[in-house]
Amino acid sequence: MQSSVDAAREAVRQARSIVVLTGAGVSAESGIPTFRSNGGYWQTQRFQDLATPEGFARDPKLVWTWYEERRRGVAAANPNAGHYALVELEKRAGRFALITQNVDGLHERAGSKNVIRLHGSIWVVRCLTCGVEQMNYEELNDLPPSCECGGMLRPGVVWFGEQLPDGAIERAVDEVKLADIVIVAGTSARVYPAASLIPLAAQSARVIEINPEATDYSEDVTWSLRGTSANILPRLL
Ligand code: BV8
Ligand code: ZN
Repeated sequence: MQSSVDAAREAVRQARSIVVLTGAGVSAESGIPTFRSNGGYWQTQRFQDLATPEGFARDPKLVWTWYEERRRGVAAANPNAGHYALVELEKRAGRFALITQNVDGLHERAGSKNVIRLHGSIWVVRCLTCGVEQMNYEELNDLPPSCECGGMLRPGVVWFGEQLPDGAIERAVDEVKLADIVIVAGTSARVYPAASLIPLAAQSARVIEINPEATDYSEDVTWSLRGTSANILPRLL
């Protein structure tokens, strides 16, 4: 595998425009559970209950308990070497965009600047009544939390069946089309439309996949590197 990492690093060094797509796997080495790999959330719980508008309408307290638990976990975690390698890559690349499915904010905490968040942020709350959206890092004890207007707050994330934030996927598509190199790290490539960026990238860029396991797109990428993001991303610098 070393020769593939060497070839991938050389391609990154020569690239003028780099795009990175990340998923929950890049936060795994910060101690944050993933969804579908071992120990992932969807192995013990149903996404229909926790990550859909219907699930929230049915039991907002249950959904908020899960999100507040995740908020506390992320607040206690730190970015890992993979996050920091992407910050360094952004400094070195001519043109750079980081597209993430993650809602934990660890990329931003590490110092990444140009981040396109496809699924929102666990640190944003939105009022169901007045629609006000704001950052909130407080420990929420009284669940579900209420807005000043008295309305119920929901997490500012995109659930299954919900549209992505206005313009997010369009911006991501534009960035992918401009890239020489697309790095896909820590995603099972199961959730759309995020996953559709991978075959799109393969049409016009060289694609580096970083994942301990194969995905549906491992055959379509230029280099499919079997390993963890905290180990491999720094080796691409
Ligand atoms: C949409 C909320 C238009 C935020 C998430 C039928 C009806 C309705 C919709 C659909 C349908 N069929 C398909 C759809 C579309 C649906 C979808 O894709 N469903 C899938 C399950 C088939 N998508 C949507 O609904 C999207 N909206 O399409 O709107 C529309 C509207 C109405 C009707 C139709 C279309 C919205 C999708 C967003 C859902 N929100 N989460 C949150 O709380 O986090 S998805 C959730 O999965 C997270 O956001 C997460 O980021 C995302 C993707 O998962 P991954 O990040 O890839 O994480 P995962 O655990 O899966 O994989 C981790 C990987 O890391 C593994 O491969 C593992 O091997 C690897 N790994 C582990 N350790 C490491 C590592 N890699 C590197 N290093 C390590 N150390
Ligand atoms: Zn309100």
